[in-house]
Amino acid sequence: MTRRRTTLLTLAAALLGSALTALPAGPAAAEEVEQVRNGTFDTTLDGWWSSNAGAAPSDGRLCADVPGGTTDRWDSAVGQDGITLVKGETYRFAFTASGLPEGHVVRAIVGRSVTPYETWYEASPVLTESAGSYSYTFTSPVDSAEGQVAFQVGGAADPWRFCLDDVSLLGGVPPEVYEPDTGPRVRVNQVGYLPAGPKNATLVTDATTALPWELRDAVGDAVARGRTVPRGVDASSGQNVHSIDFGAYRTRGTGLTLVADGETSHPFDIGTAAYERLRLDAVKYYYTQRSGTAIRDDLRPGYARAAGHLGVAPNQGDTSVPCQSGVCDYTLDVSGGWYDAGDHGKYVVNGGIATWELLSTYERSLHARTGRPAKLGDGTLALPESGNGVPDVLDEARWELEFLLKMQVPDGQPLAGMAHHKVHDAQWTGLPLLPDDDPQKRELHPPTTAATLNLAAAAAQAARLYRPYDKAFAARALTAARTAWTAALAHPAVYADPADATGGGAYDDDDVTDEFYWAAAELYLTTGEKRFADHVLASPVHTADIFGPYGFDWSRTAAAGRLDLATVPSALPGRDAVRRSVVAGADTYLATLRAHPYGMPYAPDGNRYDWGSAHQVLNNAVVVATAHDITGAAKYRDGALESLDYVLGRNALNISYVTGYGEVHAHRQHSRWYAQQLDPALPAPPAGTLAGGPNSSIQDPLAQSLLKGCVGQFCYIDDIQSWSTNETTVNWNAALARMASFAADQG
Ligand code: 9MR
Repeated sequence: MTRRRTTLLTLAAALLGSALTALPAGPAAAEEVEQVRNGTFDTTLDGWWSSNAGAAPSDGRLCADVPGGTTDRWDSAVGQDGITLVKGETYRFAFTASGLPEGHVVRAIVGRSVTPYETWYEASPVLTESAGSYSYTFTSPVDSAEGQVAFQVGGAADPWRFCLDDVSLLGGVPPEVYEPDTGPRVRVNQVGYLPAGPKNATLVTDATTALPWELRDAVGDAVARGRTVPRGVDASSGQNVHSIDFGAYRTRGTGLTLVADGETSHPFDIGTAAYERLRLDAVKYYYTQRSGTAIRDDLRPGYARAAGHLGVAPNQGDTSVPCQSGVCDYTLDVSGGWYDAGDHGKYVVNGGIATWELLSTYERSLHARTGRPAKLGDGTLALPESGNGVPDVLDEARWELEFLLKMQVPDGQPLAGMAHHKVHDAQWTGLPLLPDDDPQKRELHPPTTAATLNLAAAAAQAARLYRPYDKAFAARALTAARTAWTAALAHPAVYADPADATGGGAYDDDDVTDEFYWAAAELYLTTGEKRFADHVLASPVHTADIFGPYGFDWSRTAAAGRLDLATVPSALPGRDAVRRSVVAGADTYLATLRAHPYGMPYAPDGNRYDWGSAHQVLNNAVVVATAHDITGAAKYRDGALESLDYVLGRNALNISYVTGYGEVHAHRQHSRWYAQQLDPALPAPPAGTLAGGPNSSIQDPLAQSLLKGCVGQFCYIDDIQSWSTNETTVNWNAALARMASFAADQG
């Protein structure tokens, strides 16, 4: 054991553009203590275990002849147990390693050595033939004497040789100061601005008085000039900023840049093409999230994979899934649907709201003045169903709807007509893991009122939209919606257990007055029946101010009902007041946007960015966009479009949260199969994938290590391990689909 004394550096206060403002004050002393025994393998492998890895000493190293033909990383491993970790202490995890042939990945972890084998830190470097040195710093999220360091080397088709040396886990090291690369201080929508739309940017600067700016074309000639507007210190980032309005310039072009304070922005376009593309990509995203079907390479080059969860080993589902113990004594075929996110779970609450927003993207196109339904029509999304005469967006949504209907408790069973809350793995699985490789037991979780009403709402909406294309399906959906509604009335307060979060998320919600309102609204809009109108009109939700700072989400669904009541034609008494309430909500968001130097309709309480904030920004923009559809007023169109700027790069981190869009864009979202960051043989998320975005609560260990003390917009890192700031999820992409479609329609 090595013992050294060291002194923590005095940590400088946050620099311009830095993620960290609350850094510990120095100087302070800490003792660096080595936790690994015999990490140098000078003569023996004492203290180390080897599992299906054939490890042996070799020239003062540990070398392993790793067998081929295993599935998962953990199928072959070497490691050391009995490691003690102290919560909140920072560790440096270092080793040298090589691989022959090169290109193999080692998953190096620090985690629990016994079930449930949580991982507290992990890194997955790609190895080269000559030994490389790897070093990582993290803060332990736990106190444990049951720790281990392990090197997982399974999952390769062919045998290979792995060598390891100088393994060290040094406790008491200073926390790493993470400094994101935020690029040029002029922040723009890196994708583009519509020729007739608003054009705004933000400059990060020390200057407190107006500065000149210049817009340059692709060859560098100035095409417009103006002066910045100093905006003071922005609360959401802690930066001193100015705003720039170049909306008077309306000429189409590509490769434009904005120059101010000696900095040149990332290039951007003025045009409409990118939004037409984004409209499609944001919806195409769902095909590769499909469960229960093989993904075709001809339709998504680079994304082909086997069908997941069809009861073919090693999968244990989803064709005959039992309940969690004691919940029910039947099994259900719940195959199909979309995987929720980066996990393989399928959740009715989130599936319902995601389906609604996708269907609403289409439904808006039927009713809004600028709507163009053919844009997501048959043949637009390269789906297996393209060419069947049904709009492709409806084909995609139906994949999920069929799953939602399967989640309904069958006749004759207790709680018949309600919907099981979710189906997912009994234990959390590691990354990467293709859907068809998931060996976990799948389980149905108890029915809940929230899931039942989500199903009712989405199925009722589906009934009116599919009627022109498939009367039988429309009728089946409406019957399921009515059955669900009746079951929810009979069981109005059956809630998901917040602690039921092993192997999948809880999605718990103990206020379902909004779900009742939303379901009643959809049932009314589809059937026109008085009893549903009565429920809507009697609900306190109907007249409540529902357009709060966090916007609507899987747990706050009132807006889904309100927006549809305001826009889908009906004879609802007082419909004008409903429309006015949406416009009033939009006015609030517009006021937030105008006060915000990054031009976003999002200013959460206490600057606490929520999980999935990028989609909350978009959903607030949906309200503003709907006000434009209702009133035709340009200010709402402009506000909705300006909101997109933030998501596409005009932000403190200077990153576009949409994969494939913008010069610097999120592309390492947390996903078990778009896991290129962990395995170069796997793809990155497809173009048009929205990242969750800044989350002040930073629940994952990586974010906790690197982003502690982060301010609002800085609570984000584009790393596959940061599941609380950087996941991809079906409901989030629906918000992107809806706003991309709106923007494209304004061109
Ligand atoms: O999006 C969900 C967020 O609002 C919750 O706060 C969080 C914790 O319950 O869960 C998020 O949803 C995750 C789900 O539970 C499991 N699949 C991935 C989802 C996105 O991270």
